[in-house]
Amino acid sequence: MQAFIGLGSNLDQPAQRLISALHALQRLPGIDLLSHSRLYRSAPIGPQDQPDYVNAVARLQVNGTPHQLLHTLQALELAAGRQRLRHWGERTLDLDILLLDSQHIDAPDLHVPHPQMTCRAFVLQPLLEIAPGALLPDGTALSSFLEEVAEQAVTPMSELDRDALIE
Ligand code: PH2
Ligand code: MG
Ligand code: MG
Repeated sequence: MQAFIGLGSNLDQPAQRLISALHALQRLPGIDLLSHSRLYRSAPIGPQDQPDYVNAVARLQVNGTPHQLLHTLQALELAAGRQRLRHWGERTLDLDILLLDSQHIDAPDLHVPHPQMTCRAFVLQPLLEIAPGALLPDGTALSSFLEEVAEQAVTPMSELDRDALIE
């Protein structure tokens, strides 16, 4: 199946964490990293007393079930020292399943498409960078939601910023 994954971090060298997570995904058996967006910086959605986020979106070819993918992503979050501090709060690594082909999943622990993806510029902008024609399972173009999130500033990080952060 083909998956779009949202990556986010706002603690402990966020850009480096996203790049490490992309490498880790690529190395996993049964996962092929097909493409990924640039890194984007954005103000936090949710509690405002937390650092800015770095976000990106990756497109994967995945062998296995949706729940196997979920557990793989959760293991990578844990390996990055992820702790559940507060809802929508700061985190070292967040890996969210956004889309799985045109599947609709409503399990207690997994909702696909990701319920908030259409109202978050930090998801839509990087997703549309790598898949401009991406659709929801019902056929709605994800690009049609961009206008509604236009007031959320999401900025691609320059190569310079990225190198400075990777160090
Ligand atoms: N993730 C959250 C809460 N708020 N804000 C931004 N800008 N980027 C995120 O990835 C993010 C957020 C919880 O998943
Ligand atoms: Mg998450
Ligand atoms: Mg998230």
